[in-house]
Amino acid sequence: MNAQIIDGKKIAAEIRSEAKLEATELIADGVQPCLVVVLVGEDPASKAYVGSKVKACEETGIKSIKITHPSDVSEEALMADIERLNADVSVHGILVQLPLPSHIDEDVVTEHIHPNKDVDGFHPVNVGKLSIGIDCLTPCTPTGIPEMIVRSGIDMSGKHAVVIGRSNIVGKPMMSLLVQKGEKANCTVTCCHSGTRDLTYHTKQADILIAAIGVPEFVKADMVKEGATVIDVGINRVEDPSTAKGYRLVGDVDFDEVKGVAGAITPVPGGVGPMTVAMLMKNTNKAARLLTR
Ligand code: BQF
Repeated sequence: MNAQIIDGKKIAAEIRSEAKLEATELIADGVQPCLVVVLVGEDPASKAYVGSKVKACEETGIKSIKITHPSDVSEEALMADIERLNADVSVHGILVQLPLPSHIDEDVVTEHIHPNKDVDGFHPVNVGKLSIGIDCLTPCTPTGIPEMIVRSGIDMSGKHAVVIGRSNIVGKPMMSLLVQKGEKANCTVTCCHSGTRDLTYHTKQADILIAAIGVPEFVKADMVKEGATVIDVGINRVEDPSTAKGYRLVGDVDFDEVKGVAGAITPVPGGVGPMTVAMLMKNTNKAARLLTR
């Protein structure tokens, strides 16, 4: 059996078109949704991610403003930006592209953003609200995952979801989302991490396996139950002299192996990545509604 390939690019395009309708409604109500993205330094991956976010805004009818700083910008200067943007009623979403240079404390920056403008969903107020099931801005990557599963015709309710990884950006918010009541959740959840004993025992229990580890092609066929839904959050560069750039992108799942046992699987690229950007558009509209209602 060969797995159904979950087309993240296609589902992300659907979500962007829904976000465009939402933006049109907001504009009709006199609100132009507006996202500000703050980019620090010259990291090529960060620049590319910011570029795709700005492009998605253009396509969706969301106004975007890009603020760039050199890599030696002070924490104080970033804070001053955020304070100004918090106070600006025409700005609904504030996103500081991560990672930041090591002299800047990411937690301090995140906590400075007004919770209702925190379109990344990383502010402790939003983390707390998510964990107790109050509607709020939630992190884009994990929020997109149930969307892509359900829109692929796969039921989630009552399934055993196993998440590998416990980051604050993916693993932990993913756990909070999956355990909620509701059609796009209601799972039995397990979180595996570097301290887990007999990882394969746990991953083999998964009806839904979500890999957010950061190790190229870590999940092998013998770790996956026949027919499971496998969601690959990883984006890893591996050297490949046969390509023009000298590298290619692979996920945390050995796609060629696992597609032979999984029931459904997301590719890399074109899986979870595009969904992250599409969910950012939805979060920006949600912030605009929160701030203007
Ligand atoms: C695709 C990100 C690690 C660290 C910081 C499409 C994106 C990626 C891949 C994208 C990511 C990853 C983003 C694809 C935003 C997802 O076709 O597979 C889009 O733009 N992402 C980010 O902003 O910061 C990161 C990963």
